[in-house]
Amino acid sequence: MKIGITCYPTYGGSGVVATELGKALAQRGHQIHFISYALPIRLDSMTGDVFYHEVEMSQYPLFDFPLYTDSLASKMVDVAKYHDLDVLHVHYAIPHATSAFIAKQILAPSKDLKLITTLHGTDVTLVGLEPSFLPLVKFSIEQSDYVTSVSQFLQMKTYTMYNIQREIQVIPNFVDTEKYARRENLEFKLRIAPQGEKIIIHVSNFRAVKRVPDVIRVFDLIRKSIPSKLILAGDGPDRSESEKLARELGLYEDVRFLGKQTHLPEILSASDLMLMPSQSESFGLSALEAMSCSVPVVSSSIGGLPELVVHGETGYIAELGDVQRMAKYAIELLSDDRKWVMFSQNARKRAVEKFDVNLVVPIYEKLYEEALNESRIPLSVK
Ligand code: GMT
Repeated sequence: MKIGITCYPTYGGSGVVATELGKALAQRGHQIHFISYALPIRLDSMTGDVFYHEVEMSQYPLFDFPLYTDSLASKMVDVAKYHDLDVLHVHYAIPHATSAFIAKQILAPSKDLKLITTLHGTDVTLVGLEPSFLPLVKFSIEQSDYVTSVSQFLQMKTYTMYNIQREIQVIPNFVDTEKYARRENLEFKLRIAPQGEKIIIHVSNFRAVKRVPDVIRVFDLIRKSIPSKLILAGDGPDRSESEKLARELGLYEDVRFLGKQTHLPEILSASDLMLMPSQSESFGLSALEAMSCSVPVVSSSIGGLPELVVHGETGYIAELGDVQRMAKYAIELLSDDRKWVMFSQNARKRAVEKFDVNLVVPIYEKLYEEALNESRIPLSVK
């Protein structure tokens, strides 16, 4: 199939999922066309039949703000027409599903371009609820040929918050469990924890919903019981506040801010525990990547996290903001080697058995095939 994929190209989880999906589909013999305003961050190698089409933004002085929805729709029309796309799969509803709807309508007289929208999280639970977006998001979801969400939590939220009557299929996020496998790099481990301290990790884009200050507070409590170090991978608006808090609590020496990272499997492989105390998380892709590297996760009980982290088996979940309990669970796990090994194995097993790329990508393939089988006859040949 010839598949167009639109996503945010930056560090957000939806862009990562979209890019990994495109790469996996290309490996399975499909032709993939990424359409975005910049090269998706994980599109590091163009192996397979992969194309990238950059959306050009008009700089006309009359426009005080970028007309991205329109430019994107035009690029979608162009790519779908000249590369004869079968399917356009957009990730994150705003504004991608709206641009795709416009493109679909423009092409309708000559081509029945199938439109799949995957909902990822804040497009539905936060930004989409703003009054300026809500009617558009609801309309775009309703007009897509197929809609998927990355967790049952998000599916239910979309049904209830937008009063959506149509079917939304849950297709969970996935991980390449061969790439994300524990391969310990002793040199890196010793650089972070020279005395054999435990290594706690947090990976995020440091937005308020990730509650990075909670990570620091939990670590403060762990460190009082167990010699440990904290790695913070990623960057974003809350980084300075988090650095300040680490200094105020007197633990800056034990915290390593790594900034944005592309070689996560190596970093995760050195880690003993991941903390994800998020306030909103429809799935928690970073937690899955950690689990695939045999790292147990202590998270909040928010959103789709309980669908991923099995309490008492692959990690623990605690009430949002309950740093004491999160620390208690972490200490329990890190101070009992036998328990840690069991949780670590369970985490890996769950990633491999439920969320492996080779299990999930065929579900998307099947969806595309189903959409194409429903093709109507284009108006021009009726
Ligand atoms: O929160 C982020 O990191 C960005 C956001 C996005 O859409 O780029 O992530 C959402 O999608 C990810 C991939 O499906 C999920 O793993 C995240 O849980 C979800 N974030 C939220 O719901 C806050």
